[in-house]
Amino acid sequence: MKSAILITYDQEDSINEAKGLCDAAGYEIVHIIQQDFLQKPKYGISGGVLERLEEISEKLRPDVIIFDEILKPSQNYNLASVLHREILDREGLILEIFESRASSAESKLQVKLAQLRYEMARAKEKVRLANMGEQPGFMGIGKFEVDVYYNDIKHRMQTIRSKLEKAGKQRELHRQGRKRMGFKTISLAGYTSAGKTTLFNKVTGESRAQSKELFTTLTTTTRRVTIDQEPFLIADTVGFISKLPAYMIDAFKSTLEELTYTDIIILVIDISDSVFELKKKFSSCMRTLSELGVEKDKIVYVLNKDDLLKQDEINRKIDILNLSENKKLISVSAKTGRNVKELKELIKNISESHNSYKFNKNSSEGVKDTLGN
Ligand SMILES: Nc1nc2c(ncn2[C@@H]2O[C@H](COP(=O)(O)OP(=O)(O)O)[C@@H](O)[C@H]2O)c(=O)[nH]1
Ligand SMILES: [Mg+2]
Repeated sequence: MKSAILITYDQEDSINEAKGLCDAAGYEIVHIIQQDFLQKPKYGISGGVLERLEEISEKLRPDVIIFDEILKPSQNYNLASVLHREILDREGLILEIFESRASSAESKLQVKLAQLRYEMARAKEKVRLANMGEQPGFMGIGKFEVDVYYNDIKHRMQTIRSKLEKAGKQRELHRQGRKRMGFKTISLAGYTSAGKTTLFNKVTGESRAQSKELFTTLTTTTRRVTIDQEPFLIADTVGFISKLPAYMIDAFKSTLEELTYTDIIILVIDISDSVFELKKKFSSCMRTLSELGVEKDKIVYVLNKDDLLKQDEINRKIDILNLSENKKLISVSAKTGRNVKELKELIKNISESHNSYKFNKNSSEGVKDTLGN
């Protein structure tokens, strides 16, 4: 596993999310630097912090330094020349996660497109600097090379867009492949650091450390689980990410396309979030799921981290989310295991009710056919 020093904001939400992203991308964090502000012109951070970072980096020798903000190419270059390490900014990190998760041809193309779009923004800045004559030999390339590079990216994006048009037609095949496996499938969805991986491990009975060993999120994202003698396949998905840049949304959605074919979706909600965060994240999850064409009755709402709150506070939040009438709702603690057994029972019941619904639907269609004939 690769090691990283993480530079992030001095806020619990940001730290947790950044840790979750590093985890999902396969980095072990060896040190965290927290700052109120990460958009200083030259290095993103101040000179004093840079000095401290240089010292720590000398000592810990991480593979990369992860900067939880967008860096301009010039800032990235400045940091790299002082620290002699690979610098990965927030968008670069997110793209690495998408790349590792993209499974279908279509989603690989979507991710490639987002990566080129990221490159493009950087090429634009290089062109701008070269035109200004400020840094003619910036990062070792002159204006002419920059123009060639920029045009090459544009051309490659065009090629991918036309491939994507064709890839849409492959989708149906993908879906049929899933059906053939014959298993019911369950997918975990929810924001980064809501506790998807912890719950995944609890449900499948895995006791691996989440942040130490990345097998949980990277290599084995799908596992078999038997609930009351019925086998299911359960998948841990890439999490929703706050502040996702607009140009990455298609790539993000394509990594979630599993959800369209899945039988049951466990939407993991961090009930310990503030009411503001909770509402915002919940509505964004619901919007995306509906855009993906997910049927609402496939969703199980799992309010996680209930060990951190009192029952009346949980009830209040359930009301706020308008879920008090919902029967597919359960509050659990993935950490302590509270209600995980009950969650499994709920999944089993929902799966059975889907079976009988399908059965009834088929038989009534059967009747219609006979009547029609
Ligand atoms: N207190 C508490 N913490 C939890 C619970 N579930 C997960 N966590 C913590 O929340 C953080 C994010 O969990 P993780 O499973 O990696 O989230 P993911 O990004 O959704 O996969 C970790 O530090 C977990 O230990 C829970 O039920 N209670
Ligand atoms: Mg996870």
